[in-house]
Amino acid sequence: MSDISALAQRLDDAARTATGVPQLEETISVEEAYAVQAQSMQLRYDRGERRIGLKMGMTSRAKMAQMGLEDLIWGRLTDAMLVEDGGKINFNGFVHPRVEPEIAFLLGAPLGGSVTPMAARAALAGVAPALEIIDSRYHNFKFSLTDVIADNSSSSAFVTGPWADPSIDLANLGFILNIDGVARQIGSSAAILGNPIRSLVAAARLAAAAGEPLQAGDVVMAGGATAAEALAPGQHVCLEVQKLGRVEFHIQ
Ligand code: OOG
Ligand code: MG
Repeated sequence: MSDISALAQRLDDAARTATGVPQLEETISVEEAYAVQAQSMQLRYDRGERRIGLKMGMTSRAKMAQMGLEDLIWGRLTDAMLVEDGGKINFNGFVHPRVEPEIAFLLGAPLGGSVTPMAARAALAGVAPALEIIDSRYHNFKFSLTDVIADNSSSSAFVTGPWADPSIDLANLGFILNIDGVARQIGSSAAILGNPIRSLVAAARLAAAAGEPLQAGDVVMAGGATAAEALAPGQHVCLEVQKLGRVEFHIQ
């Protein structure tokens, strides 16, 4: 088996140069896959990127069915991945980007370990409609559970809309994902673990277990409420979430 640092370097190179790579031939455990992820993220921090939160993945049936995986996964977000609302992203910076309609949480207080949904809600400073741009570094967007974990759970960019009052009930908010004015995915926040607050509870547990408990100012992406849509240059992508408002970007 290649060592963890060699795999981390391979995946960091793939992401940095937007070049697809084969799936890992090595059989590694889930723990080893997270160690690869942590080391590949360290390479980004060494280049000056700053960790600003984390993303949850496979939190809806639609995503599990699309990707053929059933386990919750998570990855780290950095400041370099954050795109301003209404901003532009460059297609050439990705291997084969896809977009997902999500909800983002902004922490107003630390949130560690085993917490109730009520405690998770109380730690929030805001909630927002959000778009995640995922980009698997593996050819054809095909991967095993450990492959995708090692690849920072396909995280590549994200856009958060205006922060809304965190006391809004998130249990069942309508989602419409428009690409060039055409509704491409319609769903509900209920698709995310029954209520996206459960994704935040899971994020608090997983982050603390990894020795990086959630801090005030961290952003947590709840996971796609629907299947992801492939992106192409020239598109305008807009998500509308009932009660929370809209978020958008252009890809060129
Ligand atoms: C893995 C990332 C999944 C989500 O929201 O479920 C994810 C992938 O599908 O490439 O971000
Ligand atoms: Mg996602």
